[in-house]
Amino acid sequence: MIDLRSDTVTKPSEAMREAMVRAEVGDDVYGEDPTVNRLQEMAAALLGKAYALFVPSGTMANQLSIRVQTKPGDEVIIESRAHIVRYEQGAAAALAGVQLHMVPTDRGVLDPAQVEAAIRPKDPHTLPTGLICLENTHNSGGGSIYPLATIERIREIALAHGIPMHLDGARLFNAVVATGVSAAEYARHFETGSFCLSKGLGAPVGSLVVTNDRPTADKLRRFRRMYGGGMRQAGILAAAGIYALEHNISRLKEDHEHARRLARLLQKIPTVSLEPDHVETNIVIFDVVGSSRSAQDIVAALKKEGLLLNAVGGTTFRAVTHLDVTTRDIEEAGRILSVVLTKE
Ligand code: TLP
Repeated sequence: MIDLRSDTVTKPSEAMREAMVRAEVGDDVYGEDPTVNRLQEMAAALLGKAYALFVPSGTMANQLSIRVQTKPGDEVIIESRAHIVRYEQGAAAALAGVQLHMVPTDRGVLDPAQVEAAIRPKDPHTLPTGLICLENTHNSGGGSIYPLATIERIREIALAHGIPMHLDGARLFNAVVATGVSAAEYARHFETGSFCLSKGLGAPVGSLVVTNDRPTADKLRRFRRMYGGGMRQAGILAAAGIYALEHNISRLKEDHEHARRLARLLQKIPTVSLEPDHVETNIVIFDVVGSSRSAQDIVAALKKEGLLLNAVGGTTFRAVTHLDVTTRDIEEAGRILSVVLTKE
């Protein structure tokens, strides 16, 4: 089975498992796990921040960042198809008590003018804008990359209004590898930022959330415990994360090449609509037009032929490349798609 549903499906390699088995561990709620501490130091250094906290998931990293920087009743400016909006079970409302001010875009990248227009005026009738969240790369936008100049301009606006910013950098290293802009250069513009180890970097579990501010770091730790994310001998997992940071960042470029290759194969299929220039990293979003079959029927037909991918809207599909798919798998995926999507 070729699995292009997500880069979350990657399994730890033998070498990564070896590193996990050998990990030195301690109780991380006491701050005594040496492997977790090492991973946190590496993550802080990579993103150019003073503090990093290891958390079980990207969702928890985002939710802690929202929780510690807002008050109930605040509003958070966010792109309308952001992961925080679509896939986090309403946690921002349920756990932080904030309202999301969702701003629509074509491919996930907010225009600075949209952000400025979304900031609430200081008026007795309106609620305060408490946070601005950006997602880089943008998942539902098709792995799109935030241009650094756009982030810089949004940052200027945020600073002028005294509003903090959070970066959902679940796939930040995909942006780093695609552009050559360092993770620290991106993260510099945000009070909090997160990235995931368990996507293209190939670790089984874990994300990091970073900040430069000691009180914010302390609050992140406190709320991690409150949200049930305080882990004990987590060094077993952190060892996989260290392995991922040491071995699996630069190879993300292969995933990007595979995504472009898949896009070229998809383009040859008459029922497929896709803009190849929009494939910037490891996510390929495409539409199937003029088919009488439902998206779920198409997904089932592909599965029968040995290919897994996700339907993400009426006629829209998402394929994600990652370190467990080879160039040959991509060629085979293209063949299966061509057979299934050409049939009526
Ligand atoms: N994304 C997953 C699903 O949850 C949709 C995927 O398959 O792409 N931020 C972004 C931008 C993400 O894409 C994800 C996961 C997360 C946060 C959450 O990470 P986890 O799954 O670790 O909570």
